[in-house]
Amino acid sequence: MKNTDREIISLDRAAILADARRELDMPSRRLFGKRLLTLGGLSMLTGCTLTDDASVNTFLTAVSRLNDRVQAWLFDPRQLAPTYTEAQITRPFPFNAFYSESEAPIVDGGDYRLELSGLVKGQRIWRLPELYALPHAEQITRHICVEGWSAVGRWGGTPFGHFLRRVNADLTAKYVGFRCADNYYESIDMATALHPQTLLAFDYDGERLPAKYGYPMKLRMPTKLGYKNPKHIVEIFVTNTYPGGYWVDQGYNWFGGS
Ligand SMILES: Nc1nc2c(c(=O)[nH]1)N[C@H]1C(S)=C(S)[C@@H](COP(=O)(O)O)O[C@H]1N2
Ligand SMILES: [Mo]
Repeated sequence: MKNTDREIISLDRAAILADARRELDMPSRRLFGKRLLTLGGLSMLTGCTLTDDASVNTFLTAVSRLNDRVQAWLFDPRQLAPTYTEAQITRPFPFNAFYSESEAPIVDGGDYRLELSGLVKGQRIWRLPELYALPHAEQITRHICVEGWSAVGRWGGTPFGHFLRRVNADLTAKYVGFRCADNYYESIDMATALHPQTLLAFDYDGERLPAKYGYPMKLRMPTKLGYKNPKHIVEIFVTNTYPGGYWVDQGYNWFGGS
């Protein structure tokens, strides 16, 4: 264990909670500040699990002053996000983007090519039928948006860690970045990219992803807040240079999850 880790662990639980409570009392919830506490972190510290709308709402109103370094410590790559039953799926599942639903990009699946770039030694251009032939996994998980809503959905696709190994990506690199058909962009840390619940999702609720939910593919991470989950991905790159993200570059927290 590094010295910095020891310092962080010695942080007083009570002080952290007092801090979160102080934030709760503030007139504006400052959810978009740089110091949003992680989902896993807050549930761990408060003992409340983020399994229903009430607890998620409590989380969304509790913002701490912890920095990214603390968040990185709170992130345990082995910790799994809760999963749900089919009966718990939110119908209809909400749409969200930086534009309205009718403006979602229409991507032509026949012409589509997923481009891999950066620290990747294997296949760099992928057509949809090749992607659909990859090993399939399903998840029913909760999507949490910082705007104050959450919903349970069912996504299908290929485990992203499997895909990164398949394309011979440098798994020691720091970041995986995403470029989207609507010019949205995001990036995540490699530990999250390799998390067993991180899915390169092609399907929603047993059907191909409709345009509004990110056709032809989105990255689905139940350990991250909604804005970290890019839809309409057209390029994936592996890099050691911090790529930022659409909302992060406007002040949202980069770690954005648990
Ligand atoms: N390409 C793209 N991906 C995006 C966004 C976007 O505007 N463009 N919005 C993000 C936000 S803030 C949320 S909450 C989710 C919404 O996903 P949904 O429409 O499947 O609910 O997509 C995320 N990924
Ligand atoms: Mo969001």
